[in-house]
Amino acid sequence: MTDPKAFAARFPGDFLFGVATAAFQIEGATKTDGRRPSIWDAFANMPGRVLNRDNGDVACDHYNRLEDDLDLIREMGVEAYRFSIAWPRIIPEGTGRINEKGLDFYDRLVDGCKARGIKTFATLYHWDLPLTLMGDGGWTARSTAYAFQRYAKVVMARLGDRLDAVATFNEPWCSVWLSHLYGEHAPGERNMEAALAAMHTTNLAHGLAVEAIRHVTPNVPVGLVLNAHSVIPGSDSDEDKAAAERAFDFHNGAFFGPVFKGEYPASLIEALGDRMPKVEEGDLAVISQKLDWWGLNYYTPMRVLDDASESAEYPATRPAPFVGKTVTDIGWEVYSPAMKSLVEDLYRRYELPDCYVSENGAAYNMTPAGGEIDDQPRLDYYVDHLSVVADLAADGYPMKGYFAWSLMDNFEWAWGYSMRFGLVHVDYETQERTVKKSGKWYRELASQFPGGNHKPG
Ligand code: IFM
Repeated sequence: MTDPKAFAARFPGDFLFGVATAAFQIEGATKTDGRRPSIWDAFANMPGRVLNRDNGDVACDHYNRLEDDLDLIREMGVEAYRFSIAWPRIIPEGTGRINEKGLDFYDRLVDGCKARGIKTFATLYHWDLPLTLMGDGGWTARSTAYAFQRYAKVVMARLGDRLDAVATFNEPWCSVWLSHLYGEHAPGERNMEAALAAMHTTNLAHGLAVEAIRHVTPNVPVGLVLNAHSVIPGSDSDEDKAAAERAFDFHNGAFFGPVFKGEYPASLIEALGDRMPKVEEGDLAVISQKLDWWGLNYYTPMRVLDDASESAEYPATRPAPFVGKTVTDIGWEVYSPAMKSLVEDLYRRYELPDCYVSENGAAYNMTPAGGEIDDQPRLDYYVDHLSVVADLAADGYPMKGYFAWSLMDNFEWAWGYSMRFGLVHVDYETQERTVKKSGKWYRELASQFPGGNHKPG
């Protein structure tokens, strides 16, 4: 086994180790203290959308176990906690009245982190759009971007003095393409026009929120978390290479382009521009304000082949076979070299600020045996990918920190509770938390970094 203490010596002394979660996936208490439904509450209630018809009603009951869970985070030896704030707790209908009790919860969360010496990395949107906003079209409606800006203002005015960093969105790729084009996430739409509208509203909402955050709390570093895709052509043919380039524009460029270059990719505009909503004057300037950091969520590469069929919709690709020998329980190829080439490629293409790996981890569903959870494959996954991050930092890329996904097993969206990503096992019957073998290893590694005073060896 890789000795965590020796491994720690490969990271810069001021590197930050953390753990990540998201509100809907862990909090439960969906009807408590004035919270109103989000699109995920509705989606989970529809037959056939979430495996086993699981929902977020109880989840990890984190809302009611806050103090114990914060103790758990401290015991994990990490310096920072990345969590998300539930919009439907703060402004339950999306616009209109503010719910003080919702803000109180995050006050307790942030204060609890501070009392334990844990840095706070908040994400404003991790997919739980207030359901009422669907009445106007949800993310397809431009008005939602302005509602989000107000929500950002409200959150920052209350919590901003104690946040170490804030991200506007988590993985717009999911809340745009996966939710409005592929139909797998709420609201379950499968429609290119709707998806393109959601893309632009989301990008605009990001920019408007950056403006609001800088206005209310100019000293809080603001960023955006993107699940950048490492797009790899399935062969050396010109067709497959061109397909990979189109896929890059569609899966990455639709977000990186406007945010970091102030433009949508040319190939996307050429193929889909006439189906896009109006990009109003000034939108791209709002969207492309310089960020203090960006977050990379990486799990697996995307291998593509050209799809030459007549009916193929842009970017006209189909999946290519895996190359890596290992696949996690959720069916994702394990291939850490793609993480390295992805970061190199992104810094070549865009002017990117400091990078935190804001999510990385693996789904393995080992069950407890004799009070222990031996999840060696997850531990191996962490070693492989952290090794890449250490190499990138050594090569001079501004890699500032790493958040393991996830602190604990939780609601894995359309997979319900069937897929476990935690460093800590959750027994959903008893809510008992048990640190897995990987969690113990990560704890040893993270505890080598007490706020920048890392002593190698
Ligand atoms: O659980 C999700 C998380 O909400 C966003 N990033 C990917 C994780 C694993 O699918």
